[in-house]
Amino acid sequence: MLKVTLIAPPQGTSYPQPPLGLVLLAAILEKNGYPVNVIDANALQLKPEDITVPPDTDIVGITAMTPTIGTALKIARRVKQTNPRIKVVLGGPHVTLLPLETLESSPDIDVIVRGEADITFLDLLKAIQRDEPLNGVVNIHYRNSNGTWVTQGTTAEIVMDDLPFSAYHLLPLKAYRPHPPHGMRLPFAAMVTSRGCPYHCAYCSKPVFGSKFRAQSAERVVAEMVYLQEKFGIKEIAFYDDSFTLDKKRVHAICALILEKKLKIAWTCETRVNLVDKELLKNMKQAGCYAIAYGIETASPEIMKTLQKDITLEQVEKAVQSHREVGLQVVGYFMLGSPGETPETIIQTVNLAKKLKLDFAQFSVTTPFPATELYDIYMKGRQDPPQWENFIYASTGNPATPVFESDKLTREDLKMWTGRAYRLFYLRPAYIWRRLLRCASWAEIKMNIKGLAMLLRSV
Ligand code: B12
Repeated sequence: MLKVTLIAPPQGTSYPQPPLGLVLLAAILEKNGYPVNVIDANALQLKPEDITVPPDTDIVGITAMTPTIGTALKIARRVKQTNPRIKVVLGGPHVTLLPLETLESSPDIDVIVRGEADITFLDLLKAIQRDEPLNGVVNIHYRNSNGTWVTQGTTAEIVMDDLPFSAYHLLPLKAYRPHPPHGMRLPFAAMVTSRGCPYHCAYCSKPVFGSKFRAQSAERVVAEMVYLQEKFGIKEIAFYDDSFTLDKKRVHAICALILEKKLKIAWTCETRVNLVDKELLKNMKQAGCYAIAYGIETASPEIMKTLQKDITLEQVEKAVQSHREVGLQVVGYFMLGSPGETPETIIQTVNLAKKLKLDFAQFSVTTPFPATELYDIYMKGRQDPPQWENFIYASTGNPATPVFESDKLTREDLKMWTGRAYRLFYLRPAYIWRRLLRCASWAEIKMNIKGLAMLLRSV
């Protein structure tokens, strides 16, 4: 059988998260008899030049988001230089968006797999193993013997409940650091239990999973939670689904099953303010959920329109009020520096975060990722080719990160406003007092200390 090594490139983050795409593919390959290992260069803090794949590897698979594509290509280079026999396959969001551009930029890639690879990657390996032509494999790009690109269409239909449990045994579990306010209890794991989003936010690229919502059943979700608890002693799970509560009935069923199985796992999730109600939140809290994060984005109705988020401030207030009544922590994500932003609208947004009495708020500078409407707005009239490694909003300190500057707000202003928003929100006696009162356990105290350290670093 072909031997496969899957690699997650370094992201330069202090909060490495498990590479869920790779451990899902690894589980599928193992189930089909392929020996696999995963090198999470992000969690292990390895630079491309430090990565050594086992010499008997036949296939290297590398995942890439937009800011990590450059590093992924450096890893591909190193693999080919040390062992040109190895076939290099790339997958993930960035290459799904820009397959041909990526292939043209590097002679080291043999195949690009677009979109959901759960069936495709296996088909590809089977074809390579049998030395068959690749034209029977869907959704890939590859080089022909004469050097031209061959593109295959149509997407394979994935049955969500048929996906195996992620191969967490291949990961350095202790190296993962949840981003506060996640991480009340360790060890922690992450899960994504649904795919596709029917909304059309102007800042979100939906390269891999598209618009059609598909989800695992409650039984399938809870079975994996039980497995993570029993096999790895996992005490907390972050659900990174785009909108965990899009199907409320499913979430009610998940909560009922967690209670029935007496699972002792704390969990968090992310969703939209228009997709929760008090009864659902009550059930979620009873089943171990301790915080939910929402993209609230802005207080300005005009900017909300530009962002096409499709939520109203009334819905925001209602959801937060329900959290208060149920006693479930609430996290708000905000974007500063969207088109049309002014110092006044930023102050309105910070005031909204304060008025809502959120438990935590995160302020990021709006970044136009490729294949989004914001990207089209940003690129209008620009000639220079984009430098993908700069497409990362975590580092507004990077002087090349694309941001929406205007006559009202320069790049320096945006950086200043982000720090100021954090200070205005967190460094208030009322807020600090509320947090101290909430510290009901040692775990909460530790998490607040970690959050404070992160805050001080970012301001
Ligand atoms: C969890 C998450 C994170 C986590 C951790 C991700 C990780 N482990 O590295 C954190 C919070 C750290 C994160 C950070 C960022 N993220 Co993020 N994140 C997600 C999220 C919500 C889920 C990812 C996931 O696990 N999906 C489930 C798995 C199963 O799917 P998958 O990884 O796509 O894998 C499938 C396919 O892509 C493919 N595949 C993937 N890799 C490979 C490799 C090979 C060889 C093959 C064959 C196939 C293949 O097969 C898999 C199975 O079908 C997605 C949104 C989403 N719904 O996917 C955004 C998403 C991936 N993130 C995104 C972005 C923009 C970012 C940031 C750049 C934001 C920022 N801060 O600037 C940063 C990256 C920072 C950096 N330094 O690089 C974008 C990516 C867009 C793009 N153009 O690349 C997404 C799509 C959100 C969005 N809709 O805009 N993210």
